[in-house]
Amino acid sequence: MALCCSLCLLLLSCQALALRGGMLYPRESASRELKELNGIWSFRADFSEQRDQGFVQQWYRKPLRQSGPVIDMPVPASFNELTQNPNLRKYTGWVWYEKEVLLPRSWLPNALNTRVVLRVGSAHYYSIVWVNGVQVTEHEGGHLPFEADISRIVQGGSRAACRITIALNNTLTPQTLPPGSIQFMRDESKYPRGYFVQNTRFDFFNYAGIHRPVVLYTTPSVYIDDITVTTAWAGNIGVVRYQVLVTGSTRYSLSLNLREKEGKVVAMGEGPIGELKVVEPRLWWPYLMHENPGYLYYLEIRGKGLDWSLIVKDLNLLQWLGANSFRTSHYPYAEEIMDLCDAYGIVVIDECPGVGMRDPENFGNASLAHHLVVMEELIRRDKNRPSVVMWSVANEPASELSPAAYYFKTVIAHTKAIDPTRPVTFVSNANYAHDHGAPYVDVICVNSYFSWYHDAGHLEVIQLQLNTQFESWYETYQKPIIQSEYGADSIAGLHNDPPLMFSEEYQKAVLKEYHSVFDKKRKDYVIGELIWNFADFMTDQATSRVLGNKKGIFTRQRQPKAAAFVLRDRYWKLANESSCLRPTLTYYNL
Ligand code: BDP
Repeated sequence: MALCCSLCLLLLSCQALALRGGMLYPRESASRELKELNGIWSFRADFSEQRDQGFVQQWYRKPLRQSGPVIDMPVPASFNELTQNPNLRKYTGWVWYEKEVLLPRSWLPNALNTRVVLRVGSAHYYSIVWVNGVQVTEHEGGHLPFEADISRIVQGGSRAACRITIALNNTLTPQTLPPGSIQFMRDESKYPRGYFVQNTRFDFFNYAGIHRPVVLYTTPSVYIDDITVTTAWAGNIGVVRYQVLVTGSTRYSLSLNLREKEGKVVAMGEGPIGELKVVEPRLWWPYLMHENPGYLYYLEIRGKGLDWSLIVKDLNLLQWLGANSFRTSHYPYAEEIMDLCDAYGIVVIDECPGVGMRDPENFGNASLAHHLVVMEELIRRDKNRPSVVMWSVANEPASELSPAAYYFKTVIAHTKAIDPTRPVTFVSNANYAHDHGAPYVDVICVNSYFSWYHDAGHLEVIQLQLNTQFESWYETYQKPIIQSEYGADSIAGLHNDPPLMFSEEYQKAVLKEYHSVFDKKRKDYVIGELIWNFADFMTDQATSRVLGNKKGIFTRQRQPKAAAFVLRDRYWKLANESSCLRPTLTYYNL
């Protein structure tokens, strides 16, 4: 359902820890206009030794082409693999993007009461933004949106031209999220002078660039800055509680309409805080709003950048499989993907970029402070989504280290303070007896790769080891458990029977061993299974990676491997045997 607020010019108090302002997705309306800036931008990577020429020479002050050669670069996209230049593929440092646009007259000086806002859907990793040479904002972290009110700059002159410059740095340090480290190679008998490499401890390629749409949009000077919606139901009544944050004036009146999918108004409200009641609501499928929580079967899906064709293909593949959920491993996915999950009834474990936290320096105060901000930004963006079932604050951190106790206690408490309505977890691969973060989670999420990274090739030990894993965690914590990763690499087209590692047969065999244990435990405390991974994906180069990670049940080109058919069979059987999980599409999105 859609909640529409119309504003005639009252403030908000919140039970949850209040966030500073909102990050509503920009949509055109009677009072807002939108201009997409996607397409070709001018681009230059700063290959100078210190990567600082752009700042020394102030490239943002005049058109980028005037300070040196530029190339065409699409936005949204990663810049790494679009040219034939191997040095750009593995580039670390500052890159510069620029776009020149003309603004409509209605947005300019005489436009009374119009705010002009520049919004970047996400840019990885650190961004500084100038408009017409004036810095308007900076932002740390990829995968989440940020914006700046640029009214004063574009409305200050008489010119309609607006030049947007974005300097972007993809360098990862022990304090970034995800963390990384820069290693200088000082042995001049082996490396040229000044040679350095970017090291990371996560298993995906550090693609960088402006990954999601950049837009300009307008609002009136008194405007709705944020909306927070929580839902509940009792008997045949659905309750929608809302809080609306209005900025720009304290004198206004507010009226709200709650509409169902076809646009019919089903409830109306007045004022910035209130409750709307809906008789006979169609509850959102499949999990949170049902009396008996169902068994969740998942697979993990990766989403870097925004690509409409790929999004639709992936969602079609999810439906073909009969899958009902995924985790946003290992960073927040595009808002456009999340919109479709809301609409299609796909449940999402919304994960922040807390991945590769393997070193003690990743648990210091600076990392912690930034991690808290990232959770705020993520919740601000996704809090109203019916699809989001749980927040995940990290993947496979070194949670056996002692500083992890305070670290995760703090991050999880903060997350719950901001959103008291959802469970919080992180995904662990630590030993149950030494995990200092697990005491604070609501659901235990465990990754394991029996007969792959341990006992390679020994399918016969999977059942015993998996059973021990579940029993140990459950005995220790008595919390619900999700198997958040399991699987094996297979190279599409590679066959061997009896199954050998890397063949399609071996991948299938691993899954079947795991499934037989899931089928015993799901009658009890195991509430979900997530195959790793939905599709093959690119990683850093390593002797264990053949043009990337091959644990996909689909290839990178989205063709099914034999394992996809095993899962399809399983997911539809699970769906059909459950009275509460219906493999149909239901719309109840707010
Ligand atoms: C897990 C990680 C995941 C990796 C996977 C693997 O969470 O990112 O891709 O293992 O090794 O440790 O395939």
